[in-house]
Amino acid sequence: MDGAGRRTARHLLRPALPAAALALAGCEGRQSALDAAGVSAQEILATSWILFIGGAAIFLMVMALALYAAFVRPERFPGRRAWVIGGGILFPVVTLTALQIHEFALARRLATLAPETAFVVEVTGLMWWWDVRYLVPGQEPLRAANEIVLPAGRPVELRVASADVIHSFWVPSLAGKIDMIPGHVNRLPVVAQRPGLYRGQCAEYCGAQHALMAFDVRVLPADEFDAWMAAQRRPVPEPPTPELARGRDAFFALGCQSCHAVRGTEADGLAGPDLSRIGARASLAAGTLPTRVESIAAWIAGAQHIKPENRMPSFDVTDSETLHAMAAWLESLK
Ligand code: HEC
Ligand SMILES: [Cu+2]
Repeated sequence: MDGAGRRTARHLLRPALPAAALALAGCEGRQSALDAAGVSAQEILATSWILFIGGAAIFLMVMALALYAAFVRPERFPGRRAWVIGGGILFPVVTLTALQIHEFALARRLATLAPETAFVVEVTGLMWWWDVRYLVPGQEPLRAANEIVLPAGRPVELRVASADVIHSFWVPSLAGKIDMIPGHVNRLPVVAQRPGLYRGQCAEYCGAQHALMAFDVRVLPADEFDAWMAAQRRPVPEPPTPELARGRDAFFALGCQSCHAVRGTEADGLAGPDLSRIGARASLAAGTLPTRVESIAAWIAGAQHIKPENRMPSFDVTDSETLHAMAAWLESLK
């Protein structure tokens, strides 16, 4: 290679290397089917590897045969008829049948993952957020939004549905994708294995803000989960400072309670996400913003700017101290 050629090669490779590193980095993390943290995701990943490696092997074999056939005279190609019958008919019939049987068995295993589930989480998709309800046997239903908390190692049944259009529920790190259909409940058993924070995403185009319809799944060690659940049920405490009390009063003065519920206060609206523990959640407005006082304030003042056409109006709170106090009160709800 001459100097110029070497330079060109280096020129071409230089951006390719970080790009390859980025592509590989994309395989792990909190939203990746290649970094399985749940029983179903493991099974799906194993099947993906079978398909990928098998497909690659068959591709290489066919290419090798095609090359060979291009260079050898037709009458000297060994076993011509055998290749057509064996490679063209028998091989696909046998492999595709085996895969089909494997696939049926897998689908059945995924649908009946655990004979008994610890509790049910109802997840309802709305344009463009997620209503969550924990139904634990012997306890009052517990409402939340945009974040699902699960105990590691305990099978849980998700019951997914929609309140408006078709959405699709997908947490690639934990399980397969399942449609959320209006008027129909789909069941998805999940066993999360590894504690951590995972990201889910609506996987069916559902309108203008489909791309801003994500959520978090927090997997806690099983013993921490029980403490979490007990803490959730406690009503939110009285605001400990005058600023936070002012924030709470502004919340009620502006009528936020007509759409939002906060446990232990008279806010019991159902049209928007439950805000009882909003400050403890990883993200705001269905994965749109990080949960911080400033982002909550930005959301209240500019909901329609941040997520146009969503069902919360922007609030023109001209007094920035009141706006900040309201955001601080919400952020303090943990
Ligand atoms: C007309 C109903 C309605 C009113 C009134 C309303 N909201 Fe909302 N709010 C919503 C909806 C719907 C969403 C979800 C939007 C989305 O993500 O698509 C939302 C989302 C939010 C979120 C993010 C919730 C989450 O789970 O991440 C916060 C915080 C919030 N609203 C605060 C307020 C405050 C404070 C007020 C009063 C100033 C208010 N809202 C008034 C309907 C309303
Ligand atoms: Cu959606």
